[in-house]
Amino acid sequence: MGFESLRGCQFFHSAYRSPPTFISAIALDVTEAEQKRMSETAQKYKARLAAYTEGKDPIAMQKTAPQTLAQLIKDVPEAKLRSKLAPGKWSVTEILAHLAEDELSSSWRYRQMLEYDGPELLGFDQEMWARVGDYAWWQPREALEMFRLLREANLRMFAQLTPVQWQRHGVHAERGEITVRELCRHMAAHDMNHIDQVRRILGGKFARKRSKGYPPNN
Ligand code: NI
Repeated sequence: MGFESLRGCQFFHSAYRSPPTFISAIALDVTEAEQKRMSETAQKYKARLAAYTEGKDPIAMQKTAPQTLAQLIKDVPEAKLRSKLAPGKWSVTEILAHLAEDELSSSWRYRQMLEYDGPELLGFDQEMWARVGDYAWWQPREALEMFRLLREANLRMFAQLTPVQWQRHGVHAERGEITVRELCRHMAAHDMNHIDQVRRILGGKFARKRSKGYPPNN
């Protein structure tokens, strides 16, 4: 939904627009707590994601993410992977497709930064990509496989980079200058954010505690 596109990793994916309005939140029938989460600022989102990788090796984290997801969805029936906790929220299948296509975007960004001098890194509307890409109808395990293969290609590339190449940068519409190293760290955190989301969905935690609201798509 358009509303969802205003927040979360969208701050990174695409042009940041104004924060969601109160009316939009009511239309989605969300709680006050959830409204607070949904109106998380770009700054807070950045800080929350930074906490995931603090003191950790983002490359090691990036390596394990596809395996972690494979473990999480192992033996889970497809119907469950396609179920949504609420209208407008992503199913596990849609999250996996998002991870695959986000990795596709990052693949391009890393290489643009390595090849050109401070290239502009265009954002994208993740909800639009989900619609035109028909994420809801992907095969969940194929989505994970696409994510895994793209990730492996990027890990192979990381292994070749010199210190100077790690410091090459691009210019993102909202975040300004970002280096290859920073994007690598961001993507490790982005994985964790979605892995936590998958855990919550499969754990049924939010299904049982509806009053506490639903996790955001980001
Ligand atoms: Ni995301």
